[in-house]
Amino acid sequence: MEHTTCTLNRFVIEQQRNFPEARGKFTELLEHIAFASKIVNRETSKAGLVDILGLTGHVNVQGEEVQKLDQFAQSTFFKALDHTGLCACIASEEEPDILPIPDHFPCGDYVVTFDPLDGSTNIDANVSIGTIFGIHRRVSTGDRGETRDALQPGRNLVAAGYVIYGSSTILVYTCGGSAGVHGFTLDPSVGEFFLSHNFIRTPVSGSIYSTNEGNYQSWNAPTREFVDRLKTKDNPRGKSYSTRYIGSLVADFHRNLLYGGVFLYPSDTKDPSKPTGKLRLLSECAPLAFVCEAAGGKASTGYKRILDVEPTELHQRVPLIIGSPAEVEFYEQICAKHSKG
Ligand code: AFP
Repeated sequence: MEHTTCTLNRFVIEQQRNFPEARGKFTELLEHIAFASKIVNRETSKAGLVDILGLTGHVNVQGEEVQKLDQFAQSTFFKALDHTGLCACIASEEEPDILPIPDHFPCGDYVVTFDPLDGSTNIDANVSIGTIFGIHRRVSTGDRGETRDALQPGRNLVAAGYVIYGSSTILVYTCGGSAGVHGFTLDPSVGEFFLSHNFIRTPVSGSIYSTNEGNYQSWNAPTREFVDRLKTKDNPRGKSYSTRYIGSLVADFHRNLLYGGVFLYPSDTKDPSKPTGKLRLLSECAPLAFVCEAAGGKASTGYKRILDVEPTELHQRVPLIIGSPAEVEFYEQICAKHSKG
């Protein structure tokens, strides 16, 4: 395999030189995240060979069955971060409360919120799955991190990204805004991530919409109108769109980030258990919104920028409409029209 010689580590160190006040802590943190993702990648890629697939028989805080690989990814990321002296606490989609840093390890300034293995119901079918992470600076000042350190709006993120374990394994991250979004592909022969996607920009408009259309009957009126109009010429593009839906958020998001278009998981008005959609603000929506905006895209609930949603609980869910600006704005316009009545 031919590739540039720019590893993830070299890239982050070089970026860090633009900030003379930086102490290299973030570089170290990202290295630990990348290391954990390589271990998870190793296990997911041999998942069919060992007795690791399938359910554990346990149910997580979301009421979902926990896959063995979910548990493995959760503990791998935690163990890669807990001893580093970089984190004040960690919040995982799989755990009801924040994961404190054990007393025998030093406490740091960063808070990592993450979904260790997103799309895990797809594992048994070899469909791409991924890890999503967001990094905040702590706001509490005590000895150990607190829940409020994790309960910060996405606009306070200092970095965010994701890893896709797919046909190849790619780690994408951003420090936001002009720092840009960058992708690194894992070369398994050397066990390193190499720069493969420098300064990813998402197209201003695309031809793809991604959603679980089986939920159509329980969608609200603006969502139905939006999707109906994407299938006709009655939209800003003046042409009908194509559907692409994997059911694995990181994979759906990544494809649309590169090709343009929109992913939506709207609120489900007929199911009282998911009044605000299915996806979690802290571990899924805010980190991807941070990446999307840094690539020139938009992310919205339909009524509000995702990065401005104030979290009130760790496992809060929000509707997510994310992707190219033209399509996300079109959804927002339809919502505004319906609100006016
Ligand atoms: P799992 O992690 O339980 O597989 O859920 C995946 C997910 O959170 C996200 O990755 C998908 O976009 C979404 O759920 C798919 O949900 P539907 O199956 O309702 O379409």
